[in-house]
Amino acid sequence: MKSGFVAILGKPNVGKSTLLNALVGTKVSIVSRRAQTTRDAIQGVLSEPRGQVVFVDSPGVHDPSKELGQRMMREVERATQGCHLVLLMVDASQPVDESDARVIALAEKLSMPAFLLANKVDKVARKGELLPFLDRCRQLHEFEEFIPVSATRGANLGVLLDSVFEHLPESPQYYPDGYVTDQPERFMASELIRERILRETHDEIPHAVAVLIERWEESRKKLRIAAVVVVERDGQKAILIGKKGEKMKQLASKARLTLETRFARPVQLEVFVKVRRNWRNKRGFVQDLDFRKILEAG
Ligand SMILES: Nc1nc2c(ncn2[C@@H]2O[C@H](COP(=O)(O)OP(=O)(O)OP(=O)(O)O)[C@@H](O)[C@H]2O)c(=O)[nH]1
Ligand SMILES: [Mg+2]
Repeated sequence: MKSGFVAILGKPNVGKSTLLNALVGTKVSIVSRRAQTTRDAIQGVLSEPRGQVVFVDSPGVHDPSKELGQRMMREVERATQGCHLVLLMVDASQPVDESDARVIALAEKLSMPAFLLANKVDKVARKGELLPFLDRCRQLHEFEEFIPVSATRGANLGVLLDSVFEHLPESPQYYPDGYVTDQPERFMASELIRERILRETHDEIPHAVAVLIERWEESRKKLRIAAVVVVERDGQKAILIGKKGEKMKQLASKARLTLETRFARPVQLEVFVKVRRNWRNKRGFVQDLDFRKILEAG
């Protein structure tokens, strides 16, 4: 049996989280059209008779200007710690740029095998462009493998998985069967609420939103959740709440449906919006967002 840890790295928005979800077969990490959706290193576990792969999603590599961004970059580092293999993802529908080169340079320092994944090939109309594209990536680093994929369509993921298993060491599985992610349920819930907000707001709001679970009461029949959405400015709060609270009502109702599906029981969801000025630059607040703190607190 083969088992190991595989980090997924890349600049923002290339499709890392979409790939993680597709490989694991469950929604483990939230996805949106916005860059910098993922803020934490998140594990997604695939268990098969031939072995177990612990994929680790990571925030998009960028130049951080705030405390939140700096923590996200520390999460990128965390994602690669103890890994056996790195999947370096680029967007094949766009030219390789400086930001991609930066991620590749980062992977080079890790001194572990790396695959180049050229994602979003479904958006590449002329397939003849793919080879020169991969060649340009090869000039930046001699990857172990070059694999074109489409995370949304699931294209070539079988080939990718076979190669991943080839590169993993002989080892028993790290986690029991059925274990899918290291995130606690209440963090997953806050992420699903955040995903809903990312999908339905624009401009600065997606980046300025944090979601905290204030109350979590579980019974067999029902889940009662109270969540606080934290934004940075009164104007953002006003937009989120909307006229007569209509916007928030809509958001909360959609989020509740997602949570009901996820946790397979009726959910009662209350959402409050609070302003905390400049929270992205407040170290203590940003550190408290770490889901591992929820685990430590029990
Ligand atoms: N056409 C196409 N779109 C894709 C593919 N994979 C991901 N996307 C889209 O790309 C956008 C970003 O996807 P994510 O999975 O959130 O990207 P990410 O790399 O995790 O982004 P960050 O967490 O912000 O770093 C979403 O709108 C996805 O639906 C793909 O194979 N083809
Ligand atoms: Mg992501």
